[in-house]
Amino acid sequence: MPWFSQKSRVRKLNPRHASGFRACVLLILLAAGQPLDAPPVPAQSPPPLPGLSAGARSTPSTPSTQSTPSTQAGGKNPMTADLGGGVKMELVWVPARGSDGGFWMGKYEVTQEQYEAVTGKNPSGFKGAKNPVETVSWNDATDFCRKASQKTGGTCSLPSVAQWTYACLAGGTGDYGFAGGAGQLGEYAWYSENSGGQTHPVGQKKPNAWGLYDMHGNVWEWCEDEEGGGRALRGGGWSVSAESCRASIRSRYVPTSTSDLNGFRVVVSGRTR
Ligand SMILES: [Ca+2]
Repeated sequence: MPWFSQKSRVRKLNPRHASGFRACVLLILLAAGQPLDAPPVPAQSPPPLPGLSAGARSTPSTPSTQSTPSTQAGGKNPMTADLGGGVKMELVWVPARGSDGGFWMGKYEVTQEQYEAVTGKNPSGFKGAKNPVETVSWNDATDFCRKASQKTGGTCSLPSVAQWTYACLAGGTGDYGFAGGAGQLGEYAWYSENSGGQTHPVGQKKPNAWGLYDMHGNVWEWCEDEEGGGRALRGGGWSVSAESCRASIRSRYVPTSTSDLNGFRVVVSGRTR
């Protein structure tokens, strides 16, 4: 199983230093200014997934008051993937956008216990079973997805940037996936003003309108897309400002490099490879 073999990790940053993060030539922040302009989202029923079980119905989160309303589809239809060893992964349904099909997405960033259940490793710098895994490269993240696919029977992958952004903004437009702008970010995210210089257990802040937690802040999240010679990261993290946690802010990183700034979440479809 060559894709599960340990990759050579090249630590490019001293991750304790937020300024280094911003200054590093490998990690470039660009204000894209191109939020998705999503059409109204039709109500729909998510498809079943092989190997996954329906979770207990959760209480839908408070609807966003931003410009485009949410259908609440995510929060109403949780699914649970069994990663083995008693470790589960909760998924919420992200409804279709235009002609694109909907998809399941991790309710939280992948945690350290989830990563360890699948890979047998925990490279994180800030240890905590419920904290997001970090110090994982894009290659590590995609290896996790391949192995998780085998365990769950679904097709697990990193989200595309378009999927990630659409889910982050819960089908809306603007800088953040909640009403009120940067002044409300502390209710939804761990970032430089409240993180204390470290990650925090997932799910402690408010979710967005589709029931997704920590889309802004905590750890930057790897996306599938190649971008400027690296792989895309989105959402900001524990070390950066509210401005850098906006959904449109781009970061990229070489796919073999790791930092305790960077983690990921997954999307899952019912298709098999
Ligand atoms: Ca995040």
